[in-house]
Amino acid sequence: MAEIVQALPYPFSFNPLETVLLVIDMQRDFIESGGFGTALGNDVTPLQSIVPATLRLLTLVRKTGMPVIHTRECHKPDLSDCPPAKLKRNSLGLRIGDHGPMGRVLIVGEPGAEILDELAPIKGEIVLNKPGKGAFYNTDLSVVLDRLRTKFIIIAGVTTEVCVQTSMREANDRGFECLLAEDATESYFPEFKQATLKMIRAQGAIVGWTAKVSEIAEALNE
Ligand code: C5J
Repeated sequence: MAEIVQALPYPFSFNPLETVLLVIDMQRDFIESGGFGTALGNDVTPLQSIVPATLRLLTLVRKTGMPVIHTRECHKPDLSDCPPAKLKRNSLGLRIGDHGPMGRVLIVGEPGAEILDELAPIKGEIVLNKPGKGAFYNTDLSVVLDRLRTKFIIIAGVTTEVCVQTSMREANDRGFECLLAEDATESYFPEFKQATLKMIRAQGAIVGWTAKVSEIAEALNE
């Protein structure tokens, strides 16, 4: 077993052989200027600031041979997997499926739905398209984690209080021990990120643990 002694709210013990890294939605539409994130009225620069830490996490995990799963929030071109309630949000700006500067917003195969070049999946890594905020909803994630005999999940990605938190709660309810990499997750709203970190750790790790990438690296001897 490895241990992240500095993890909050208390040390996180995990078996690296039963752990996966789950990187949520590090997509151009959320992080680059002009995509869905911008259309929703957000400043995307805070999200850009976590790219180096996320790359560091990916690099160190790849060295250990731990499986990596990337998710992309996106929909089929005919939008048949996008509930009308989700589609009709943001009536003032670009909506899902509209044509924007990076192709159709959050549509599979469009440039904006792709993961940032810097963090692009490498051969052997799993990429899951997800139509919801949570990574388990309408995806094969449970099957994949079962196949990999996963017990522990290290989570990174955006945005902290939306897709990251929803996915972490879903994983926690399914019995996985989850740790969120604090400096490899970000929100358009700094106060929402801080609130989410607190919610996760509250009541004796009610949703899971948090730790910095350097602390995860130390535990993995990297
Ligand atoms: C959002 C996400 N914020 N990946 N998606 O709509 O958090």
